[in-house]
Amino acid sequence: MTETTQHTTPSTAREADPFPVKGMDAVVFAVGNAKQAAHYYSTAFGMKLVAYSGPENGSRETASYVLTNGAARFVLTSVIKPSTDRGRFLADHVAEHGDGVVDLAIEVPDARAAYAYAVEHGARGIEEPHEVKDEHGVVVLAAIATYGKTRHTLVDRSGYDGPYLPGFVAADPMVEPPAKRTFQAIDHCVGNVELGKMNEWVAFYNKVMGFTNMKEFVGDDIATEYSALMSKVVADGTLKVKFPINEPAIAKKKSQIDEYLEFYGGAGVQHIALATNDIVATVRSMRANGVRFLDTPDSYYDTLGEWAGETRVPVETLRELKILVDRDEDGYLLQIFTKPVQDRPTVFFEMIERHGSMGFGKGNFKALFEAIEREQEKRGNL
Ligand code: TYF
Ligand code: FE
Repeated sequence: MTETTQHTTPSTAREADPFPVKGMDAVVFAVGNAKQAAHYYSTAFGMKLVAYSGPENGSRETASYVLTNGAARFVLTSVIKPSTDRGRFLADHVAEHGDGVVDLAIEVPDARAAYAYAVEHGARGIEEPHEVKDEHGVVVLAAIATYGKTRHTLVDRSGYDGPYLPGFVAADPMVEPPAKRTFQAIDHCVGNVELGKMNEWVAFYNKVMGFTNMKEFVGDDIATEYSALMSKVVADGTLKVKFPINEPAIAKKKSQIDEYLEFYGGAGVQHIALATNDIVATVRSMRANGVRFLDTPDSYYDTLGEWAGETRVPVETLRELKILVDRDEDGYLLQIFTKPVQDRPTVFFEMIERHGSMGFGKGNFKALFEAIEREQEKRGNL
């Protein structure tokens, strides 16, 4: 650790929260072919299609598929024929960045108040607060810019009981959802920003959303030894919304963050972590359905018991499935990372099962980053 950090305090112990949030509302992806992406997240990730918007119900410019798994919601949008600035933005986004995240939407109790607070504290407004309504009720939306071309839509859906947003219709699942739920919430959403910009973006969330820094961070000491990145985590006072921010570190090898920035074409969302309460069942089912995870060498499991102690999963099962373990003073966590889910070496996912620990797997950085570097090497990017 190279710097002092501010610790988060529970919301009950704080003065009135300046920027109350209810949680993540959705992760919105702009993709080349949302129909096929929706199929992948249904079959491979075990999500359920619940809502749709497209030419059949009045949206001639874009098609959007809304998938859920418990409280986690993904929206996959592709452009059919651009005719407005929004359509051109999405088409250009896919051309420039490949499939990627355009919006980390946050559910708030009051979108007007949240937007006003954010803009007063330095955020760039993208969409002024406005109402959208249909027969299911009214939603208040506003949006602010964050790193790269990513935005945060602020969503107050307390006056609405439809399938996603006005303009969407309910949809039936694409395939029979798995008998056992593969994950139930979005745990954290990670951004990669350019060299030297991490602290600016941390300060942005501190000011604009009143988010505080979590204690786990990766400083330049760890970075130069093996991780090739620096990282800090900001979160709301209730820890429902957690945003780690990475920047590349100058190390011996090309940083995985540089690889991302080069192939994404700038700053953007690197990974989405999905919370599961049975990572063994989740990984077995995702592997069986063709999801590829990063490999972990056997040597990791040979010494695991010495420092990680007992977990609810036998070491032999962790070894078989390549699940990682980390422990801190509050408990432990189990985690695993997918390989990138598109041809560009950009966006990937993490599955995480927490038992007390509110960390992000810092103890695994060496094993994890060596695994990432083996993949970089195969791609010719090291
Ligand atoms: O969210 C996190 O910070 C952890 C650690 O390429 C991490 O999941 C950071 C960078 C990365 C993979 C994992
Ligand atoms: Fe993570």
